[in-house]
Order: sequence, then structure tokens, then C-alpha cells
Amino acid sequence: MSASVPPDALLAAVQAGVDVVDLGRQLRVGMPQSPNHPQFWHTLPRRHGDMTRADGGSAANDMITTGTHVGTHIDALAHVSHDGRLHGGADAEAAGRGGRYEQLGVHTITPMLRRGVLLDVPAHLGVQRCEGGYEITVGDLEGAIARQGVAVEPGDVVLVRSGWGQLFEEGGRYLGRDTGVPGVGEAGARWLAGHRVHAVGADTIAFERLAPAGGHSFLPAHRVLLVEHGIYIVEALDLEALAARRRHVFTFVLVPLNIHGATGSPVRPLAVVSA
Ligand code: UVW
Repeated sequence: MSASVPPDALLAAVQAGVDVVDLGRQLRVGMPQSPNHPQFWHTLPRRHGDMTRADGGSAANDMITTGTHVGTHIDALAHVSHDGRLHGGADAEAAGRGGRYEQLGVHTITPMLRRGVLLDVPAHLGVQRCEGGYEITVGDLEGAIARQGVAVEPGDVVLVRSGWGQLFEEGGRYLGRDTGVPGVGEAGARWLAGHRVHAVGADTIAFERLAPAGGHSFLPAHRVLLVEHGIYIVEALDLEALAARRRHVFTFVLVPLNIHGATGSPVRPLAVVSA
């Protein structure tokens, strides 16, 4: 007699039908990326026909080189320090001795399967997208919440849409060197931290408001979130499809690469909703 397998509620929900929205950008040579990080590169060291086996078979393979904060990616807590200290007070210089961040590296981020909340700021403001250099205020975050009828709860992953992701395919415009980039500033970051969220994300190159011609010289949201509160940051998300579907609450799935001691990892996050 075979033992009966107890039903699994999650599997049953998946089998009942789910829609999966891909929130990650395609990794492509030449895509826009932060000037602070090593460039993404992909090449084919072996193509079909370079080596053909006696039976006619052949295999192609790849090589990539990349910074870990390139494409859609997550910032580990080791990524940013302030006044020589990492989150929790560890000495930032000592923490990296030996060539890896043992305590707060990306390998310490457990896979995320959490409640996700999309805060659609342009929908709240009645614009296609926020302008370059626009600071997303606490009022904007609260306005999006009120419009959408959702609450932000402790442990959530909150994704803040500025609409700037519409420019990703335009490369330089997305980076906003001259125009600046819209985003959450220090006040908004403190508001999110006050809601005790687990992680935050944005559709811009950095989870920040970048001033016109200011580059990445001033990153207060990173300090507040990563250093002061231990909240992970996900950047360069594609939030357009999720916003178009008006799916403001969903199951958020994210698994960083388990790179020992790294400061970040490319990721391909998913929003999962009932079909
Ligand atoms: C920085 O340089 C701060 O990197 P990221 O945009 O990944 O946070």
C-alpha cells in the first residue's frame, strides 16, 4: 500500500493557475549601467563547429564578466558604509580583509518569498513618468498608498515605480547624467524604514533621487536603508508590466546568486499573482 502524500496548499494554488511577471532586465552587452561598476560583457569562447566530436555533436559555451551591481541587481548590506562603519557598526575596512565580506555579503541574503507592494507614483501624480531629478516625497508614497488602497506591512518588499524605466532602451537617457533621475530621497527612505520593510526596489539605476549633473555623488537613501536599517535595495527593475496590470500586491520572489562575500548580485525577480 503506498503512503498518501499530504496536500500542499502552495502547490495547489500554483496548480490552480498563476501569472508570473518578470521584473528583471535582460543582461545585454551595451545596456545602460552605473558608471561606478565594471561593465557587463558576454562572449562565446566556443561556437558550434569550433570543435566537432567524431559522432557529429558539438557544444557551444559562454563567458561573462560583470560587476555585481549591473543590470537588475540587489545590494547586500556590505555594499555601502558610512563614516567607516557598516550596518550594525562593524569596521568597514576590517570587514573586507581577505577579499570578501564574510558578515554582510550577498551570500547572507536568504531567498525572498514575501508580500510585495508596488507603489505607483506616476499614477498617483497623473503623469506618464516622474521628471529627471524629481524627489519622490513621503506625500507621494502615502498618496500612492491611498489611491491604491494598500497598506505597507513589516517584512514587505516595496517597489517604488517612477516610470523612468520607460527610458531603459534609450541607454544614456536612462542614466540621466544631465537631467538627473527621479527617486526616493532621505525622507522617503526614512519613511520606508519606519514601516520596517525587508527590501525596497526601484526602476532606476540607483534607489535614489539623482540631481541633474550630480551623478552618484550623494546617496542618502543608501545610507538610511543599507547602513542604518539593514534594508536591502533592488535596482534597475522593470516595473512597467506590473503597473500596466495594476497588480499592486503580489508574491515577490527573488534569489540572489550565492557569491561568497560579494557586495551584490544580478537578480531576476518575479511578481506572482493568481491567474
Ligand atoms: C552604487 O554605486 C551606490 O551602486 P548601486 O547603484 O548598486 O547601489
